[in-house]
Amino acid sequence: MNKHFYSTLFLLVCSVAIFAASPTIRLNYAGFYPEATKIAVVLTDKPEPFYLISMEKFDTVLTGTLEPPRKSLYSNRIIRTANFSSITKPGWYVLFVGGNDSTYPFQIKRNVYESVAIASMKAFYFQRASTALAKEYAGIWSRAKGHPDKKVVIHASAASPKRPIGTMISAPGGWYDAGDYNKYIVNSGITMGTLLSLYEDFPEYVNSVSLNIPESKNSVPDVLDEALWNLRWMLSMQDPNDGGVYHKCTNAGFDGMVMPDVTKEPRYVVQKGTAAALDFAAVMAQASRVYGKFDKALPGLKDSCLTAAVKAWSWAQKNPKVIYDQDSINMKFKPRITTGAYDDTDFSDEFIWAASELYLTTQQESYYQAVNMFPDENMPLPSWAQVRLLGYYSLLRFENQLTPLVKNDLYELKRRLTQSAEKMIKGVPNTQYQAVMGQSKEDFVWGSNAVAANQSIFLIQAYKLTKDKKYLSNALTNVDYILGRNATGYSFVTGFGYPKPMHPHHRPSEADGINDPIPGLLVGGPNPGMQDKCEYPSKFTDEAYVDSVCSYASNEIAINWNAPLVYLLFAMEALQ
Ligand code: 9MR
Ligand code: 9MR
Repeated sequence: MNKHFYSTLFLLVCSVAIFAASPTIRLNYAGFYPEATKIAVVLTDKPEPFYLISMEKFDTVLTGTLEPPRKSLYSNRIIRTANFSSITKPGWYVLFVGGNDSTYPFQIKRNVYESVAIASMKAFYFQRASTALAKEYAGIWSRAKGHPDKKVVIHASAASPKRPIGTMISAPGGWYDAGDYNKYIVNSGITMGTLLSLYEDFPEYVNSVSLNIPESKNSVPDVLDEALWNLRWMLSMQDPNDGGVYHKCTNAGFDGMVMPDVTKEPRYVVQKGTAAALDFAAVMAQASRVYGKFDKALPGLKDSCLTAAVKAWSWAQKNPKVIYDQDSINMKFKPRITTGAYDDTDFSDEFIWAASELYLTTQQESYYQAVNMFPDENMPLPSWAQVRLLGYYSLLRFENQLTPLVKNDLYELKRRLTQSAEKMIKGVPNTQYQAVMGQSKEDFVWGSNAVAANQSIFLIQAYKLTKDKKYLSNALTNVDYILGRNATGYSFVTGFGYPKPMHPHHRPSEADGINDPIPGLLVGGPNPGMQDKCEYPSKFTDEAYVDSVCSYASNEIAINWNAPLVYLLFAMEALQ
């Protein structure tokens, strides 16, 4: 078949305006930057020809053959790749493979991820608790107010002399954690840290982003306005009497799959804990720096945040080992609390993060010296239970403003970070999907897509340290992974790609009666743990994903997964 045949076929296809994308071709339908590596994966073991057609030219711009077969680490699946990186000209393209298969049109252009980046940040607006979402901002997903949280009960586990059992406190606002309607300090911690770091790393870019939220007209960047919705809630979770921080604001059990305004179950704050106090302290110390830049618009906030951070830190110094253990709480107190636990037991990383942020904001070395900052050589990727690197990233960000004692430690820190980054990218050319993500079975945890996003953030930090662009191109491999080039073929962001999640475990998306889920949400992704016991089309490690509302273990959404996606996409847009 020649070039002419394909052009004619293409015209034909265009004229009826139908593109039947073949499920055997997988790619990032959000598109590609002009200079980026551009790869599609084809589910075949045959060395078939491929043709890239420009829609503007109505002509073939590249002819090639699929690369040698690649085997999966996790199953018997064999694939081949079409590499069309040599095509750099902005425009719309379609890829044809063999005789019958083609993709939908996709774009090569600058700022190609802008719309998905903005949607992934706007998704936080859709997670707002205690407020109605107006049509003006929420479009077809507008909704009534739910969970006012003005009368939250002090649970027996959280009682103190000044706030005995049954005392009511007010803790409105904040973001719903995930597909459920509860609000958890620990998970808010890493989420806020990631978003505030995005601002500190790319302030000009973040300043330029417009989200169309109620605060869009004020003088504060929209991303920070959105984060403020959660910050103010977090502040209300601190007991002013002793500085301790309640672990969560929650129903006793999960709400049903209903809209926020339907459920009227009582809300509780439960036991104070060390993880909550330290994550809170870190966020507030960082927020004091960040919002301090907008003192005129937000008078006093800077000081309130710092005071709150210092008080939470002191509480944690006095209570360094208070674990949140839901089972033992439930043996002692009523009502039973059965919502998310976020039950971390190792606080060494939370101490490192809080100490870093407090040191940076106050310039007092006593914080830094109070903690074993480098307990080992490891560079554990951030997750809700592991926040050590958030502290390290912040120290590196302010390298030029550090006191000599701290500056001295950075040389070794940088060496470890770049060494780990090197390890992370070394094997990528040999992987099946040509991505950083998925090289190890351990990548596929509950919320594996956030592992992918956090790997890329790690590489972006390595790029910032070295200015070596290979780290950026490798960070992009996980953008491709998340948006479609993976073993499931799904784009994992609602509203983007083919196929895309249509049935996330997300109460508003399920209950609103609207066909499309709220856009910009990152689902958890492949998780061979399959703790939800739903039916999965495949149980292989890298394919254990099902687009079903049943599947909270692979298809829920969560703020701590969306935040690194936001960081990654905005960073790419800023750095491309
Ligand atoms: O909807 C809940 C989801 O947000 C949690 O991540 C998940 C795990 O804690 O639990 C979900 O709730 C389910 C509960 O655990 C068991 N009964 C069915 C609930 C809703 O599907
Ligand atoms: O992301 C959390 C995951 O690491 C845990 O294994 C899992 C079970 O405890 O809980 C996940 O977090 C859920 C939280 O408990 C409740 N809200 C929804 C969160 C995402 O599924």
